[in-house]
Amino acid sequence: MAEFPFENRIHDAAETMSVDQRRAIQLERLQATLRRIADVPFYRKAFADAGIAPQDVRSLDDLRSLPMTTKADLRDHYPLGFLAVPRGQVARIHGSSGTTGKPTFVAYTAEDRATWADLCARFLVAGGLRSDHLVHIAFGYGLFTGGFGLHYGVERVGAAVVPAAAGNTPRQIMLMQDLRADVLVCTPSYALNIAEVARSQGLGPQDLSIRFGHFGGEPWTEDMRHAIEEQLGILAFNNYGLSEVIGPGVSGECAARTGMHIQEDHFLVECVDPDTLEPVADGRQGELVFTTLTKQAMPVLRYRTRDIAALDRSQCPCGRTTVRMSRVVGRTDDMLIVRGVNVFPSLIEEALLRVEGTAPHYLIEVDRPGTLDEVDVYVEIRAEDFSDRMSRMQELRDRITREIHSVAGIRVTVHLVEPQTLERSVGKAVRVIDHRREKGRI
Ligand code: DLL
Repeated sequence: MAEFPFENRIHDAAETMSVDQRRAIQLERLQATLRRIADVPFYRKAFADAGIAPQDVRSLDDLRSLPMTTKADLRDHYPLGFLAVPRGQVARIHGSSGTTGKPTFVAYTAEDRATWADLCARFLVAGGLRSDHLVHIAFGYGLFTGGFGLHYGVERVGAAVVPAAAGNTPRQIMLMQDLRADVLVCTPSYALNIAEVARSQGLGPQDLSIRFGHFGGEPWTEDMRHAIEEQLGILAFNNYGLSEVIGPGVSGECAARTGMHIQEDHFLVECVDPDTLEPVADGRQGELVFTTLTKQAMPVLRYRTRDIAALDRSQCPCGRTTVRMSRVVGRTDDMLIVRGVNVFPSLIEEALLRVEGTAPHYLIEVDRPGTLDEVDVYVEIRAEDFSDRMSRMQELRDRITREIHSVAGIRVTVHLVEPQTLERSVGKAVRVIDHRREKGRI
């Protein structure tokens, strides 16, 4: 067995059941879900249009004949047209902020909320959480699912929570120091922000007692993980989820950290080619599509996430038998098409973090001033690497430009900026500003 950084514990025996046993449960739950959504207007119509009745689904392979659901479908049935239970049974409403102004709402029954707590507890335990830990949660508590989801998960494990919420970074650091939190929960970009503010106060990892971090809510690279681990002196774990499916708790890393275990007894996952919608082979990148199997208030069938990742069914040394997903390399709607080349912002992050001297704070601006796309990448330089010598800075800039070209295949104009010049986020970081979109050119 691989060497784990801590004792490998499993929260729920369902995580290690045999694949066959799980498939039987999945089918039963899928059939129950189909019965539950038969009266949701969107699905009633979709089933009628496709000429299928819920009882036609007799095996998991039949899933492929069922209709898909998109964010646009949810928007078209704003605010709660996908509700599958009477309003009186709704116990909670969350939402994801849309770029279009109105959020997409998702609803939970009391049972859904309990399931959610269990699912978050599973990945927290997989990533080292014990009942005697104190967890500092620096996610927003509000319509965003991050704060409440992780909060429930920590409580389910029996650990203690500091619901610090997002923002006011110096205060976060004071709380972590004074209360001696063991675990930090937030977005990866906010973790870096916290590390940086701590450093500016003359504090290093030895001044904080954080040992693990559970980070999610936005894409991040392996280099970003290293930067966080080094700067905070912790082990950093990735967890993934989306509000439409349940929020955090869809998947998370175990101690082996070779992909995020998908909680397959609650969600069926498919990985498809985003253009043809045909399944892609394991190990190949595609768009993840999830079907909820136990959600009561708002089940979704074949929900297109727009998240690009690959699936891995190989055996994991932790003993969990669930399929793992890779990091999300990007979202289909975040993919930049620059002069015909497809680039995910994460590739640019990967390239620039490979160059010694760069800080993991960057902003990508895309524009089309004439007929051709132009990309400007603003990169912060570490204070100790910032130099008055033009030639040194020029050399660094050239190295970053070359690295981005070799990794991402596009030529960009790199601007080195002084430490602390780019805006910091307390939640999901904004990495790309696409002026072409504002001008209606894409
Ligand atoms: O971000 C749920 C969540 C909160 C997950 C906290 C993990 C921790 P939404 O606001 O609906 O829900 O945004 C969902 O965020 O489709 C991905 O594009 C992205 N995302 C979430 N987790 C990760 C991750 C929450 N670990 C969208 N890596 C998803 C990459 C992630 N992207």
